[in-house]
Amino acid sequence: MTEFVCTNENCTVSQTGICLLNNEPDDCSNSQLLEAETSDDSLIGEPLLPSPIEAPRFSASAALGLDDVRAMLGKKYGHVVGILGAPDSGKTALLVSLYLLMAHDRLIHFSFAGSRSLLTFEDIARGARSWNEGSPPEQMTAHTELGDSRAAGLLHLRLKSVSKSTCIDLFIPDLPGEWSTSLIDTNEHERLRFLQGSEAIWLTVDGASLLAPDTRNNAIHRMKLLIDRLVDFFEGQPPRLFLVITRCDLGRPTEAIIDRIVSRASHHKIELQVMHVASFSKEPSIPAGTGIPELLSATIKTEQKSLDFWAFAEAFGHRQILRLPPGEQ
Ligand SMILES: Nc1nc2c(ncn2[C@@H]2O[C@H](COP(=O)(O)OP(=O)(O)O)[C@@H](O)[C@H]2O)c(=O)[nH]1
Ligand SMILES: [Mg+2]
Repeated sequence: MTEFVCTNENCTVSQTGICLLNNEPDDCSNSQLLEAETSDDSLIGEPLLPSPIEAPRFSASAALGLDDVRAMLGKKYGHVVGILGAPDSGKTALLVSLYLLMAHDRLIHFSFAGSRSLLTFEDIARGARSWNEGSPPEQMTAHTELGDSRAAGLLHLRLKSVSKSTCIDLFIPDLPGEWSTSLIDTNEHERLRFLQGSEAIWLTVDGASLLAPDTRNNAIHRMKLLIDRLVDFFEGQPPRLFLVITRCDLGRPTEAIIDRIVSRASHHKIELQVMHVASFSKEPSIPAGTGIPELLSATIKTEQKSLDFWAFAEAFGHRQILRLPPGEQ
């Protein structure tokens, strides 16, 4: 605000802004503009020093959205790996165990080189840390729930290949089991469309449910239905499928049992690679994390043929869905 003082000592214009003679303060012959105040109003509120340029930080958001993943894939090839399986089949535990193995540098062919979703990994790993006097908690992972029930959030890992010294970006969603349930029961696949850009899918089945005679048939039946749905969804050409049999610390189902699932895939002329994992372990002779390094190596074993730059839509093949819209590179 511009301030005035008046040479008439009875005038209160400097306090009230009202001139004793009822003149406009600028026009009154007794009024004087305060010099110092005229100096520079425009600097009021300006910081004394410019703020330093902020270094990029981890986003406070949890998992990456599909747009984040698209942006990253636009710059560098990445491996999108889906995980599908019934609720409680061990999907989240698998991710937690993968993260903890990496943190302890216990992956065979890879070492940890970064993650854009560390906070989410930390969140889902928290349960696994609440051990009581050396004994593991009954429930190691929180039930997976997504903020937006329609959109997948993906976890990101950058792994350095020990032999080739190259880095590999891995994107894996932690989906609620209900997504697989509704794919099986009602063929609800719209929200799984992003999996069309995946190069492998881990199908988790609870190994303990295959061991117990009263749950076995149902577990096998539902896994067969899941395979049927995926074959449909991918029009007969799904990405590489892995049957991940979890909880192998509690025992391994026989070949004959596993064959009942594998033969369904063979019926569709699809290979189903079987892997046994124990994300956690109640059996001292089977260390937690068993089978996970092998699963990871088998998943990202394939050499990519310079797909870093996709000039033409056809080159994307089934990854078209993860392509950046023109102009967003
Ligand atoms: N003993 C044992 N328990 C496991 C293993 N994997 C998962 N679990 C248990 O199964 C529970 C459910 O697993 P979770 O990963 O949350 O299932 P999701 O619903 O498929 O994500 C976990 O809290 C663990 O207690 C495993 O390899 N061994
Ligand atoms: Mg889960």
